[in-house]
Amino acid sequence: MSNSSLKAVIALGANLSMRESGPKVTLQKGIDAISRHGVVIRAVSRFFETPCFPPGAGPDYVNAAALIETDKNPLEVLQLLHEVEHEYGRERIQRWGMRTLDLDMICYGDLVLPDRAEFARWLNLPSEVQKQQAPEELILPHPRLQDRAFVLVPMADVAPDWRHPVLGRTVIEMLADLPAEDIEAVTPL
Ligand code: PH2
Ligand code: MG
Ligand code: MG
Repeated sequence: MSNSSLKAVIALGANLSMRESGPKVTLQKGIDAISRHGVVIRAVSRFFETPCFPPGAGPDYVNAAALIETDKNPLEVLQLLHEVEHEYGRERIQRWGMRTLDLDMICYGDLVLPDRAEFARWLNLPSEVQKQQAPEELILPHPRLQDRAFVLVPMADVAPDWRHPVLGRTVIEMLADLPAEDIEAVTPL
């Protein structure tokens, strides 16, 4: 993926415990819904079963990634993701008290938002503080993408050569930095 084109990567996640046939179907519906809203889906990764992070915090997830191309700006894409989450999550939020579809923007070309200083603050947040603080504004690239096999393994299917604009490393290089057991735990469905 060339960083100069307006391509973005969306990470998709759903908990396994929602419904018998739920997570894979929900992810596919999410992808279809995104494509109905003026966004071109360039590639979709395999679907993976992944252990919940943090360990023990809940049931396993199904995760995937989509490479999209769009004229929408990052905030417009975020708005769309929230609409689709709402569309596919609401019924089961009420019934089960849990969200069923999580759509996260991982990167938008090589944009760094809101600016490099604020991005660096989130990047370097101590792990104890990460659990307590969530950004209220859109931070791009996703400040934890380099830590998470459940993001990087699917992303490697659709944008292996995307280079992190701050860390200077490609998806494949960031994956190689993760513990082998993290990567092995992400299993294709
Ligand atoms: N998403 C979370 C928290 N933990 N764990 C896995 N394996 N996959 C996820 O997508 C995920 C998670 C919050 O969005
Ligand atoms: Mg998430
Ligand atoms: Mg989210």
